[in-house]
Amino acid sequence: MGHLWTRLFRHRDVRILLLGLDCAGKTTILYKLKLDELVTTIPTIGFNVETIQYRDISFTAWDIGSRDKIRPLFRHYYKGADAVVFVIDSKDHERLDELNYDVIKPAVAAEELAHSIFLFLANKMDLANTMTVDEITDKLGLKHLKHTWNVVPVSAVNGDGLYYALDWLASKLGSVQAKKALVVPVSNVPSEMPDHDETLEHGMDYCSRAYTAIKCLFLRTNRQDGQESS
Ligand code: G3D
Ligand code: MG
Repeated sequence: MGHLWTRLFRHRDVRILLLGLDCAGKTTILYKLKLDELVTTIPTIGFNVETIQYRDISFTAWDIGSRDKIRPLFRHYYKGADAVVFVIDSKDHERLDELNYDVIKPAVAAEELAHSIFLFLANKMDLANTMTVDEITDKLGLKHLKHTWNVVPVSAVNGDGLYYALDWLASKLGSVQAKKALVVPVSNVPSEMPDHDETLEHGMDYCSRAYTAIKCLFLRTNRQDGQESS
């Protein structure tokens, strides 16, 4: 019992980095998660650090200023990062290559991040003419990544997708509570679901198996009723 209690309620401290181009929405996301409110942001010089307690995980999130002169300094923050959250402005088609070469590729190549989890937040999905998750995945060549990764569509202004993303991240970081949340309420996940998310696939698998079992039972009962009445 004691062991089970510790497994369910132990709190893990993890360190995550929020990286991306300037204006992608990193600071807005950080404070939406921290305060659940929109803040007026000014371009981040240096970094913002906040601790966010979510389920059984305590995230210390480092939102690093990302104007081009600062980008070579990102690597100083890599050490000890359990996860990197890349924030993408899904409306900014033109700067996706810049994001890839200046931010993503150096992180992918970094020895310090070889075992980190990579979460890509396709932000600003509340706007029109945004890139789709598939487009972003293809253009960034994410299917070749050796890291555990996922792309989740979100909107920092209205919060859509953010808690699903946090649950996915927490579950990959060992949160028992987040794993349960991902599997059980399938109706809570965004309509555009990533197709490479194992946890979700398992959840869907259980659902479809349960559905088939109920259908069989229903058909069998009906058949028996039909046989009895004939
Ligand atoms: P950064 O920290 O990555 O540099 P910020 O980016 O968080 O400072 O956000 C840059 C601008 O994008 C801000 O607008 C912010 O309100 C806006 N923004 C962030 N996320 C979203 C989103 O999901 N949807 C929309 N529509 N806008 C978003 P301003 O006008 O203050 O520059
Ligand atoms: Mg900022």
